[in-house]
Amino acid sequence: MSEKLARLKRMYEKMLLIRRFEEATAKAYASGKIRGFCHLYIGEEPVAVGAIENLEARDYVICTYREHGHALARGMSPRAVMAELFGKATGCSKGLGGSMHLFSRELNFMGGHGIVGGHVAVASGHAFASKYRGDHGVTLCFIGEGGTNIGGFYEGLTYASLWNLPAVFIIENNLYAMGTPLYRAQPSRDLTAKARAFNMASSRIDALDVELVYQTVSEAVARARSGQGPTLIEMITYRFRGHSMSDPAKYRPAGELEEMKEKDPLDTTRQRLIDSGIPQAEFDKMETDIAATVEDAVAFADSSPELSYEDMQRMVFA
Ligand SMILES: Cc1ncc(C[n+]2csc(CCOP(=O)(O)OP(=O)(O)O)c2C)c(N)n1
Repeated sequence: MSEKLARLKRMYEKMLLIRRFEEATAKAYASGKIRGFCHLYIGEEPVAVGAIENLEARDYVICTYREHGHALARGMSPRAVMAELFGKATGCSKGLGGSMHLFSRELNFMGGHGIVGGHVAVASGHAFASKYRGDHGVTLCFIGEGGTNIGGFYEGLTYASLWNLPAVFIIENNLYAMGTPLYRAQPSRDLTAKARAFNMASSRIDALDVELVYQTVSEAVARARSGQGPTLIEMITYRFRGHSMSDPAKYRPAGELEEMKEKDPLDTTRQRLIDSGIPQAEFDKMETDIAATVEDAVAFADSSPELSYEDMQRMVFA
């Protein structure tokens, strides 16, 4: 199997894991096992998977609150993610963070941030640290299109560009910020215009295509790693679910969701693999294995203990 085909298969498998994991998350939420804010990534999987596929251990990932998929793509165990969603002590943030605050120091996965746009300045801080240490690490920062209206975005991009930092900023443009379509909140439809204000390299792509995401981010990561500075990439994507679990998503024009589901990136990627000769039996095995992994994660989360009140106090208060 060629390296390219092996990579496509690996990326498909990760997207499928995220999809099945998120479906199980929705089910657990409906049954009251998961509470509080919870934002699903269903439909947007190629963005996290194609981008993070480019990273090495020394690199950083930092995200919005819609980050279950990124954590899984970065290699966090489904058990640690699901247990965090359940608020259990075995979760990656010991159940104190929940859905919006997945962290892993070991994986350089720096969250999970609920303050829209605030993490962009933090991303530049991580990129600065890599440059300061001279270890050629790269920071991937994910942000929603709505978040590009926020002050933190401008602070982060200003310093990234001024100091030529090794960062790649990825706008996950899923067309809606909660219920607000892009055109009602921003005068420009082309968000790469914002990069030009910072003299920053940029591109804009159809992010339903995981290979295109991989390739575009690969070039940006290579630029950053070799000291040529940051890049802003606008990725056009689509979320199949509401903004959060409490959103019935009535603001979409009639037929839009159905039309986008026709272009489900999992279906198109599977078709590409089939056309390249991957037999059906391999897809069946993938489905079975991933179903078992997700089932195990849910059972683990469900049977895990909560943090004791004393430990909660000790970890929250100094
Ligand atoms: C500073 C701040 N303002 C407002 C909110 C409330 N809020 C949460 S998500 C969201 C929409 C963000 O949309 P976008 O950046 O496009 O990301 P998406 O949810 O579509 O992935 C808003 C306004 C917040 N969390 N933080």
